[in-house]
This record gives sequence, C-alpha cells and structure tokens, in this order.
Amino acid sequence: MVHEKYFEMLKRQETLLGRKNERDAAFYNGIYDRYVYPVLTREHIPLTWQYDLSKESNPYFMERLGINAVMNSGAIYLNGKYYLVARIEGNDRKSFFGVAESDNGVDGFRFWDYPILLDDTCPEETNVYDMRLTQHEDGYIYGVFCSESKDRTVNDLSAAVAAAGIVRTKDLKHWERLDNLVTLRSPQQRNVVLHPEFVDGQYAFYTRPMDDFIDTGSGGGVGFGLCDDITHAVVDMEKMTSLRKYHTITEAKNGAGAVPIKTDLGWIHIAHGVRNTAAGLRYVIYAFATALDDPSKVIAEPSGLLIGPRGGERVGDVSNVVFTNGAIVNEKEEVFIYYASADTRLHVATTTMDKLKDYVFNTPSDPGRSVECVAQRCKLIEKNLELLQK
Ligand code: M1P
Repeated sequence: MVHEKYFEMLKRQETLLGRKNERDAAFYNGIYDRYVYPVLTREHIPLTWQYDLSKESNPYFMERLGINAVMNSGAIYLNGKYYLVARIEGNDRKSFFGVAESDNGVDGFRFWDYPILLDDTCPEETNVYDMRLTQHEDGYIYGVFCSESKDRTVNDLSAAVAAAGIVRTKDLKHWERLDNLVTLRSPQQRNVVLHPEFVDGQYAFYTRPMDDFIDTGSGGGVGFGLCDDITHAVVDMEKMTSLRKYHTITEAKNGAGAVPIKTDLGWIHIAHGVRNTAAGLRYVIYAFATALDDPSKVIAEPSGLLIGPRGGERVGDVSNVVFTNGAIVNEKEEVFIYYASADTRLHVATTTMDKLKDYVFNTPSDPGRSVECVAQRCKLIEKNLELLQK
C-alpha cells in the first residue's frame, strides 16, 4: 500500500513544478535577464528516487536515499524542447546525471523517470559530474564529464585524479561509454568540452590542464587539442586559448563551460574564472570569442565577469560560486545560459544572440592595471558628458 504522506508530498512538489518563473525586475544590465526562481533544485527530484513509497516497509515515510543538491547541468535543445543533463548529488556525496525536460527553458523542468545509469567501465571511478553536451557534426550527441578516482599513488586519503569521461547518444536515453580522454602532457583534466565541428578533420577538445586535483599548478588556462579517434581519444599537444592572468577573475584558474556557440563573428565561449580571496575561492562566469577559422585563437575578451553570484546565490554548500556548463540557443536566437550557484541549485539567465555578440565584441577588454582601467572609464564618461551637453 502506498503511504498517504506520498500524496501530500507529491501535491507540494507539483505546485513547485508548475510554478511560473519570472524575470527578476530588480536586476538590469542590458546584457541578460535574471530570474526570480532557480530552474532546478533538490526539491525537483522525483520522490520515487528518494523514498520507499510502501507503508509496510517505510511506515514513517522516511527519506531512504536523500538528494543534497542539483547543480552544474549540460544543456541541449532538441525538437523544440529544452533538456538539461543535471549534476545531482546524493546525500552520500556521489554525483550522477539525470535528464530534465522543459517546454520553454525557464520553468517546468521535470526529470525523467530514471537517472542515467552509465556503463560501469572504469572500476576506479568514484564520482562523475559536470557533463557538457555537444551536438557534433558527426551525428552523435556527446557528453563529456569529469570522471574522478582516488589517487592511490600518494598516501593521502583525499587525493584524487580527475579525467574526462566520454559518452555518446542519439536520444539522451541510450548512452554508449567511450574510453576516457587521455592527454599525454597533462596529468589531470576537468572542464573538458568537445567542439561541435571537426577541426582539420579531427575531433577538437577544449581542455583544462592541471597538475593536481584542485590546483591547476603550471596549467596556464583553457587548452585546445585535437584527436583522430573519439572512441579512444588521445590528445598530444594542448595549445592555450583563454589564459589565466594575474589580478583578474581567472587568476587562480579558469575552465571552459558551455559548448561554444557559432556566430558570424566567431565562436562565443561562456566559461568560468576563479580567484582566491580571504573567504576562499570565488567562481564567476565570463565570456570570450575565438576565430571561426581557428577556434583556439582568442579574438575578443570582454573585461571582467559576465555573471557573478548575487544575493541568495552567494550562499550554499560551496558559497561564492557560480558555474556554467550548458547554454542553449533556440530557433528564435534566444539564448539560455544555465548556471549553478554555490554548488547547490541551478538558475537560468536569458539573452539574445544579438545582445550576446554585442557584449562579447563591443565590451572593452581589461587593460590589466588600475590606472589604465580608470583611463578607460574616463574615456567613457567624457563621451557621455559630451553627449549629455548637446
Ligand atoms: O566548487 C566549484 C566548482 O569546482 C570545480 O571547478 P574547477 O575544476 O574549475 O575547480 C568543479 O568541480 C565544479 O563542479 C564545481 O562547481
């Protein structure tokens, strides 16, 4: 017999799932809109994933397999629907993936009946997270994610190794696991993204070379490398694209986020940058563009952050973090940037392709020093004051 509490909880959840999202009227920057409600939270997870519904075996209707957070999500637009492959973290700290679907991209996201059960091909793999979904010109949808294992080469319980796992699908239902990416010159990888087109006839990956699990160490920023065979992907050379820079939002580290968006002016990348502070690491989202004929060559780099944590977004399991690994452009050229806050919940910011291009190609770049930044601002003020005096 189904426990009566289930129906009460389901009613409450249905109210949440049916709630309309609203643009946040208190926020304006002309670049994108924020929304009042997150698009996915732990409360969106089906009750069947967490509770034993039987009154006989669960008389207190206790949570048996609780969910702690829903965050960093890959995103894809297929047949007029918006799909997120969300990172879901159980109370047991293990992350896994689940597909959530919406008709409009800003609310009404519902998870499918089951999470994604990956092929168990890596016995050492302990945790998986942050899938980027690439609709590749070869006809497959690829999911590239972080595959984390314990580092057994050192005597440190917390030491871990991050690699890039690869799966592919045509329908988001049947997933084929391929070999993890091997980068011959970088011991660890996270935030790897597959470029949607062949480059010089090869598969192209944005990488993030790291010396160890947390610190990028000598890793200089977002890398770029090519490989022939996606089923046994091996990247030898990694060229640098968007660099870490002293006293900027990318000083501590950075990493590719959403799959690059193709425009007539270049590939637009929405990535994350990290700086260190007395309160710990601060993660923000930034954008840059690379050349159409060389997706590794940065051609535009607006100054500073595009999205930073604000208000309640600042607080959560890992405070002061916003992170993106998915964006959608629909047939109306509307852009949906999915970003998580504080490794706890997922939000959306919306804009248009015209606005995004204007932002990326017309926002001045960071001159690098306070005095030059003030000069840059004075130039803007002077132009405005002249205009106001006319
Ligand atoms: O906790 C913040 C983020 O930390 C990692 O990002 P990075 O590899 O750049 O440090 C990721 O594990 C990400 O999942 C997480 O949101």
